[in-house]
Amino acid sequence: SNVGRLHRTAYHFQPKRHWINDPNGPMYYNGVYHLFYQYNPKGAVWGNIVWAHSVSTDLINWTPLDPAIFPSKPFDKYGCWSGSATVRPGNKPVILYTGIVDHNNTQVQNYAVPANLSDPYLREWVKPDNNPLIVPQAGENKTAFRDPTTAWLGRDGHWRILLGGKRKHRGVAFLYRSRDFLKWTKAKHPLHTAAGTGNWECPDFYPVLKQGSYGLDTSVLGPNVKHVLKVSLDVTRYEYYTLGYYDTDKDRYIPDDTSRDGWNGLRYDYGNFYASKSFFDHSKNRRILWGWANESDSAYDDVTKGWAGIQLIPRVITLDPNGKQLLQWPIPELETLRGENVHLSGQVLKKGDVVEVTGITPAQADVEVTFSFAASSLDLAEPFDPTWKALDAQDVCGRRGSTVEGGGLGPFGLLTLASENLEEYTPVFFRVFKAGYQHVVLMCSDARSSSLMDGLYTPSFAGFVDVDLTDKKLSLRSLIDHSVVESFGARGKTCISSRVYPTLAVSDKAHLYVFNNGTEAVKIETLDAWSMNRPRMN
Ligand code: DQQ
Repeated sequence: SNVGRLHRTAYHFQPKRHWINDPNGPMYYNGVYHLFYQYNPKGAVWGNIVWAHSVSTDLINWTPLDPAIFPSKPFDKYGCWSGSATVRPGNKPVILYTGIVDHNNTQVQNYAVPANLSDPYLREWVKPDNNPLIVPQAGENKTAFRDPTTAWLGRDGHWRILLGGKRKHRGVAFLYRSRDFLKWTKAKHPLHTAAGTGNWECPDFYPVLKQGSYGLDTSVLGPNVKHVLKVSLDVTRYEYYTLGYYDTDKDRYIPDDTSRDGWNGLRYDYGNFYASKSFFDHSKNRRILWGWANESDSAYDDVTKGWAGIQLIPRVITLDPNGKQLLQWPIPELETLRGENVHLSGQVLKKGDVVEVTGITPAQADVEVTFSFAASSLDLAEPFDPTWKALDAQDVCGRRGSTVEGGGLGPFGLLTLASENLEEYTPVFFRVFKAGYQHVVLMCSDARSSSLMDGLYTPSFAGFVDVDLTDKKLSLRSLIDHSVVESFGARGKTCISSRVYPTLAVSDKAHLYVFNNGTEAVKIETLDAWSMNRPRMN
């Protein structure tokens, strides 16, 4: 349909057509970034899963190649599901992935290696006949046994990987060890488990530097690092992570007591973001995170459009100096797509003010804004209702949306993908609450008002922002791309991605506004918005 065409993204990763899900095996090898991903070569619904393959030298412009791994052997006849790449010493890449071996979804772990290491694009991958490497043992849940991580080396020189799974309702990160990458032995104890979280998909486990901003290779250990364990929750379809201590003697992971370990744990993204995976980019000494955003449109519309799913913009991951959470920021390469720019500064927004940002393409834009406010406004922030303590941020946003009165400081923020008369808009905003002597900052990306179309999933995604307000500033960056709004609060402390499908606010009919509906004035310290150019996208 015409509207379907208008909802295609311009600078987010998408193949030409059909269904995509999890990013798989991202790696940097001999000057080339590889992204594999779960793909249905036959349609815009999940099924017939292969590892599609694209390459890039800048993570922005992508060249499609033939699928790298596809069902062809008894050990992956019914599907090639998610997995990871490991570049072993001697510059030797290997992929571990989950093969589906029967109609019951029985899962095994396989490996594949490049057919020709001198092919700069590593187009062809071989699945040796000694596969599968790992099969479920008797008594194990054969259908919750998948998604091998990138391998890391222990001090004993043996490799380790995780597989995601469950025992009853307990999520489990199974640990396997190997000396030669071929013979894998299950450790007696999983690396970690958490009660009541259900099946764990796509685990990711990696070190982050305690102090400093560069990323670390997956095998780095020592006193200067913390570890991150991320899992994707099959039941709720969101992810959570903890920061913690990797006890290498016991080969167990212990989350810090500042990291909630369960349903209400920290999330990379409080919106549409799943099955993510990170990799170490040694060319720039950084760890990069990729996440998948599925459609929030009906499956019927997906089929009509002929495509479904995007990969979100890769993010650089660092540890927040407070040691309690991660920070995420779009890769700087994205800035090479910035075109026309508008710059505002010093405008004061009183209650009810809506200021249009003109001179850029609002449907395809990158916006950075910093708001400031008076100390007295903090005192006049709306009290945080103690009964909300039992709610999560999303419920609070549902009750305290962008137009709900009674907010002293906030709601203020951006109205993205807005129609001229605001029949449609996706507000991305902050509300500041007072809770005793402290403040609670809520960030929302609210899809309820995003479209006049029926049958869409339009949640009020939200997260709290653990930010120090002593400088009386809050910043927000939003990447707007036709049917996606990807937002970063307080320099990447809280991130929220929404998929939205406006009917009026499309292409050159879309508008961008800055607004304040709080009783306290806020000032636009600086705002920069850029039109975004279209990269070569598959
Ligand atoms: N998607 C893959 C699985 C993984 C799930 C199948 C997560 O390997 O657990 O397409 O989205």
